[in-house]
Amino acid sequence: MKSLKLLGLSAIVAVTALTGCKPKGTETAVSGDAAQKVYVAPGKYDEFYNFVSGGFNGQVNVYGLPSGRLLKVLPVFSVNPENGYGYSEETKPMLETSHGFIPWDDQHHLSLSQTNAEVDGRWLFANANNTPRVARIDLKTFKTVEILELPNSAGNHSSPFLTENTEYVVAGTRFAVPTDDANGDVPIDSFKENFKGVLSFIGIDQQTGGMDLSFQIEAPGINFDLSHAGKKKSGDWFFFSCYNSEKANTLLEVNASQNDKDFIMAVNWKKAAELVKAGKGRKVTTEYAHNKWDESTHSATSTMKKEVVVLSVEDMKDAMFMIPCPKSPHGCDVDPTGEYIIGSGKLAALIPVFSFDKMIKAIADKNFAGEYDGVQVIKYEAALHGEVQKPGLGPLHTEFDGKGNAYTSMFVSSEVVKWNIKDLKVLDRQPTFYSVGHLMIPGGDSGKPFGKYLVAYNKITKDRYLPTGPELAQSAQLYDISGDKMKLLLDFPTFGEPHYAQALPGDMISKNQVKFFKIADNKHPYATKGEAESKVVREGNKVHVYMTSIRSHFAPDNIEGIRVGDEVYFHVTNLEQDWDVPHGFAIKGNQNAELLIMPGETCTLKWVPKKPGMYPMYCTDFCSALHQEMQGYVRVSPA
Ligand code: CUK
Ligand code: CUA
Repeated sequence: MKSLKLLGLSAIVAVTALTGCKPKGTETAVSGDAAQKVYVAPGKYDEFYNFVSGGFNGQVNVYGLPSGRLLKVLPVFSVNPENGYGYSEETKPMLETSHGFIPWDDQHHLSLSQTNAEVDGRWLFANANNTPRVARIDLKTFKTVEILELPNSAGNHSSPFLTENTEYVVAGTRFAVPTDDANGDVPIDSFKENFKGVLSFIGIDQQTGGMDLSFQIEAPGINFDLSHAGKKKSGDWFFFSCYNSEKANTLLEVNASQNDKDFIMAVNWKKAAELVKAGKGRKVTTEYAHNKWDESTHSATSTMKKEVVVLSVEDMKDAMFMIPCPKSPHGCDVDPTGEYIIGSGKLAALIPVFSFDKMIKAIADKNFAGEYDGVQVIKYEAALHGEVQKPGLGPLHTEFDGKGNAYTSMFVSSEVVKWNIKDLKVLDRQPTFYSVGHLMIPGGDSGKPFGKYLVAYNKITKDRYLPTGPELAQSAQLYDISGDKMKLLLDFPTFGEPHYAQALPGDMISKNQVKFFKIADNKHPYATKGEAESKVVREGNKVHVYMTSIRSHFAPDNIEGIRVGDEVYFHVTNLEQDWDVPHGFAIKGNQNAELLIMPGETCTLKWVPKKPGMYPMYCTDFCSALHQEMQGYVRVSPA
């Protein structure tokens, strides 16, 4: 009976998501001056960069706000033939893992680096869900410069959220897994004994941004969904939403929705770090890749790491607690003061708001309701600040405007709801078209939100754009939140499936941009620093072509002496020393996409010709009036 009722609920969820809740009409929702507010005149810059996760396209997409213009598809976890990411010899190591080269992933969440709980514009971190990894993007070059694989993890969803001075980037596993990857070969029905939730703490070098898997915490075998760090007063803590406290391993739709409450787990990361420093934790043998981009050689390297320190529930007994949270919490968000922790129970008809001060008091008073797998559970009422009543259906994620208001996305009732954090009163609601997932306010999860705009990233598009067959572009919607009531300003299509996003004022990073790489600093082993040095060198069946490109020719541009089966490496150095003058390089019949070489950079394309013949090569990026003349030939003779 109970499960029937629950099945009913999920059926309602599915049906309303697809058909119902189609609010009035678009016309009524758009205010008169909307066009003016989103208009960015030709030649003018947008006010904000908006970094949007690419979901199942594996990349990060960069938009301008308020225009919604797409500025860049930034390759992170998926190969990108457009610029050779994952195809050039230099970038291939970025996508190495302990499972070998992986050309794709599912990218959900982004975090901008912070200093004193404020966005600082240095780096952007991105998670890969499928094969657990965290990437770091350098915002001076908009390049993915580091990718760290996470062992003992699967479905790296609660990631990559960071502490207020970017001391740690934290990643929680969505799938409970046997902690020791190497010993994962156990019966699935030993789930309750053998499967654990694992939290990874990635230490960040404050100078270089370099990542290092400092330690992991082996937590109860529950699904860690999302998280956010505390800030200011709660800065030493991290909060994770957890669902499936039932520990179901089949038909979760029903079996993981039985309990009235799941949990928010609070972890004192400072104490955990001290425990590791004091020698606590056991060393687990495992394998994970650490891939780094080197800006002087313009090349990536991949190293396999073998060990990680893991703290147990017992080690963490004074530093890890659970707070009951109604029905399968998804989003877990902390307000700008650090006092309020918001859990969004997807299936709950209210939003619980927890108080950090009350939580600390409850721990001191030992106001516990019992234990969950060895972790003390704080009494719900003891940590509760209050509940937002009747906010809407299907609360998912919350962001903040820095003026004491919270904005929560409602997936099922398809709306954004604004409410006051102190008195928990609903102040405004606006429809989304349709079924919003994440929402984002620039700086909206930091200690100092920039406010002004809110973007809803919607899951269902339906009738919003000219139809494009069975699959429609996902839809983002921009709202003006500067007044008491939210105003819908703009729809814009997005790439892949956006989940979380981040935004910051344009001038925080535009002024630091690298416009080209100095050719004198190029330490690539196959760099050719002047046309006179270009050459072809044979070593057995390997042929190295030291090639240069400059408007508007390649050197050498006629190559003979290549035989079928040779491994030909075109090392192309772009000699330009000016902004926005990349050259492309492509050759007929090549198995490896193209190269797009930035000024001052060297990139390598590998080619193994299969048939004798004449093979034209050319520049793909229209670089000058004589771009079409930028071409050459490679003659391939029989082996
Ligand atoms: S999740 Cu997508 S709507 Cu992966 Cu952050 Cu909530
Ligand atoms: Cu170089 Cu076109």
